[in-house]
Amino acid sequence: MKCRSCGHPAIIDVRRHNAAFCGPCFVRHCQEQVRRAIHAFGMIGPDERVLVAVSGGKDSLALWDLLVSLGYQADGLYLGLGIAGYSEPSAGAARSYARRRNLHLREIDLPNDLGFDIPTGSRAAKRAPCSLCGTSKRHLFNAAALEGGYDVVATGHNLDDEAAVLYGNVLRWDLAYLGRQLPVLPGGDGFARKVKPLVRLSERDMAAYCVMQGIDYMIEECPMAAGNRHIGYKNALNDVEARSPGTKAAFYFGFLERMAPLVASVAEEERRELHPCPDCASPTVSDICAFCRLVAKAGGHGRLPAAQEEP
Ligand code: Q46
Ligand code: ZN
Repeated sequence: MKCRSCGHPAIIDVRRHNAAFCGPCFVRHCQEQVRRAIHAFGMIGPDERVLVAVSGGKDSLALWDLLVSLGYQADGLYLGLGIAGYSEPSAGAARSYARRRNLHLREIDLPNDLGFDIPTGSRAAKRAPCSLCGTSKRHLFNAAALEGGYDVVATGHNLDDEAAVLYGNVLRWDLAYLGRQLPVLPGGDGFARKVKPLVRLSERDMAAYCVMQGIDYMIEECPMAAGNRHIGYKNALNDVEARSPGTKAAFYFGFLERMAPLVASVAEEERRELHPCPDCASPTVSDICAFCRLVAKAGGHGRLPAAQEEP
């Protein structure tokens, strides 16, 4: 197997592109895929400040590394979820990456800073852990970005994640979610822009990228993910992809091109109904936003701690 770009021996094949690469050319291939996603969808302007949602896993650390290597000003934000056996080593991976690359990582710890953690908070609120976690992440990344003067929040969702979420939304024909399932959600009216620069890369690509770049990431998945519907959708799509490589990309990019414009009006309508939450000022369609309601039930509060000084 020879590298498609330079002809040297290849060490990884990328079946979706029907190609194989040596180490350095694979790293360039990943950079090129991110550059193309950013430009095609207008994700990040050249002088904009980016806040990367960092979990300590492969996708978010690879994303941070790729954005910095492409010349973007990107800081990280790590959220401590208070999940025993998972949160500490994940924080360690995020901190050691930031330290070694001399990058700025802000940390918000749910138990210490907001008075709740995901496992006990979700039991108290009678909600699935991932529902409390997802609502908290969306709210806190947005609030921290606005407070810190960032233009964009970047998350490490890759092609496998996006295709699996799309599959779930299609199975339920959830038009409101479908209307919002875009690689870029615009900013304004209390929102920072949200972008997903890894949509052209797979989970396997990101693991390989981390190994090639010497990035030590948290390998174990969050224990709360077990039994999650999302994993079932991923496995189903992996079976199809193994039989016909390129199906996931065709499914996801076909949706963006042909279907997303048809359901965009549902999301736009919802956006018109937004008003600031009386408790935290975040945009919401309800009386009080989902985050404030959930946090109250989980026994915590929603005020962000003061940001640390730049190191
Ligand atoms: S971290 Fe949070 Fe995930 Fe853990 S509790 Fe669920 S949503 S599985 S990406
Ligand atoms: Zn609120």
